[in-house]
Amino acid sequence: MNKAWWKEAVIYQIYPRSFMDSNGDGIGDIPGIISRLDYLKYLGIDVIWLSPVYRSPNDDNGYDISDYQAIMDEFGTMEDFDTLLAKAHERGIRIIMDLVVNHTSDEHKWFIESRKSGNNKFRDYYIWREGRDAQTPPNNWGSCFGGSAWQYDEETSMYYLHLFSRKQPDLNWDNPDVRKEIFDMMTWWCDKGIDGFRMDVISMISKTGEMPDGETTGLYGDFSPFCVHGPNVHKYLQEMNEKVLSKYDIMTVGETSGVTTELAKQYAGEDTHELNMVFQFEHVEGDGKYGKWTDEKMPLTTLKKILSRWQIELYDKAWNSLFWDNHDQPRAVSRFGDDRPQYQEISAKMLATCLHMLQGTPYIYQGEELGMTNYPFQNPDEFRDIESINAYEEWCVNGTVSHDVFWPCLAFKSRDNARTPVQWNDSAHAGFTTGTPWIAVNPNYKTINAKAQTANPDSVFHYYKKLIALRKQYPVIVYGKYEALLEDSEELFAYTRTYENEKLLVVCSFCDHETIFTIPDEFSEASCLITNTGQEYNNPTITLAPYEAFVLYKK
Ligand code: TEU
Ligand code: CA
Repeated sequence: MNKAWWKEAVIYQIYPRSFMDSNGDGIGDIPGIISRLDYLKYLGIDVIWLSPVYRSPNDDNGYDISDYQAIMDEFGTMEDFDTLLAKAHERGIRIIMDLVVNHTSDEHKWFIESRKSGNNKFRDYYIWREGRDAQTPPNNWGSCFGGSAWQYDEETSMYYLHLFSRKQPDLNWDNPDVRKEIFDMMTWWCDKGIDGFRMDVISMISKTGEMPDGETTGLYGDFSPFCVHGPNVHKYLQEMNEKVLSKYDIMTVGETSGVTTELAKQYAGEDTHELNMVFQFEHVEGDGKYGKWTDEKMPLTTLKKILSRWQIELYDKAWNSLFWDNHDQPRAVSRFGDDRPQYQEISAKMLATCLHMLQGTPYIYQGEELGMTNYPFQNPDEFRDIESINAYEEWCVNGTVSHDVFWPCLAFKSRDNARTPVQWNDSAHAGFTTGTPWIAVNPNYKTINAKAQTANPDSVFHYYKKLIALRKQYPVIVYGKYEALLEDSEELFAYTRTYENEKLLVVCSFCDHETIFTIPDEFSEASCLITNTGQEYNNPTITLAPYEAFVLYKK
């Protein structure tokens, strides 16, 4: 199996708005990130995935870009960015940027020009279509953020496509001028010395020519058969690879919602010359009751089946990314673990063990290393995320689902659970800002914060630090072949990893009661690499505490 630095790395995602505020305006910023680089170095991470810092009106918190080669005013200046990059590199930390090129902001100069007339140079940078009439869009597609995926524009009496908010018009990737603009911009960033890209909804950049109605799910039609994994997506990624990516020692990870293992082998195959890896979403999607919204946890056997399939089917063909959390998902401890006070810490460590011992590159979302939990949302006014605000409108205010039924689902899965400020210490606003934070701080910051945990060797932080260090020490963790155990257990997630003459046994309890586990004979003389309880594993049959996790190693 080919070796590579990005296969051996641990990647830490920073959502700048909520990471650290340096100037008291209540909004995280680049100087704030710089002030926390030593914390990240101490944790031991190798790469930072920086969510968008480009100029943006923040309709979707930076995922609506109005200038790809300027820094958002609230986050600082290009000089601040250059300082961040240099200081990260000084510490041996790489930085990959969030590339959002399926769409721009409607305040991007390209779109401002495009909407002016039906025949200017920029018109075909976007996707314009005649409506069925002035009141009826070209088809029934719905946007990911509610409402129609088409916005009527008075200027030229036509509709433009926006798969996300109406302020995020989709780019027309079939236009070679668009591809050239994007590739030139990517080259500009690579020449500055960045270390790669996370590519936002990159599986959506190629749309079919025909744009018929989609199957109606809820109020609107489903656009995915016509806009996801489209006819030219691999051609455009191979062109991007040939014209930009292949010229630098960088890494790429594609956000490919809806991707299958078969498609992943094409997007991220060892020799397909597209991307290095992709994010798959099977373990974090498909659990919805009302669209994506739910208050139910995915059964463990379902979760294990999904993750096992990705481990087995990509082995030696493509490279897995591994995550529980990101800025779009609820907090892992609340979703996959147990955020009740007596289980929050031990289940956070269990989840970390389960993920970091799998085959692939692990991603840590800011605050996950502290075991940060979902926020106790009580009403829609507390939301800042366009997706959550619109969903409440669509399902409750204008829709037919009662508040009492829908609220628990919305509060449980809202992206704002991941966007409350990182909890640095137990001072006001958890040390995130000296001003008023743009979104409320989780009230549990008094007990869950970085200052307390960096000082406590038994903390979730130090557990992550140890897992990251183990990855550097044992090649079997990076390159070992995965084999599932106890596939029918609804309580335990157990598996082995084998590489040359090394073997791991990983056992994680996902339940809140004691369980019994029999250690396979071959591990009777094995050593314990890490455990979240400190028990010895010398007897063949052991009783596991709720959420207990351990890793045995033998040579
Ligand atoms: O997310 C793409 C995407 O599919 C999201 O709608 C995600 O699946 C959903 O929110 C999960 O509940 C990317 C970015 O990660 C997201 O923050 C942006 O809002 C979106 O693209 C548009 O750029
Ligand atoms: Ca600030």
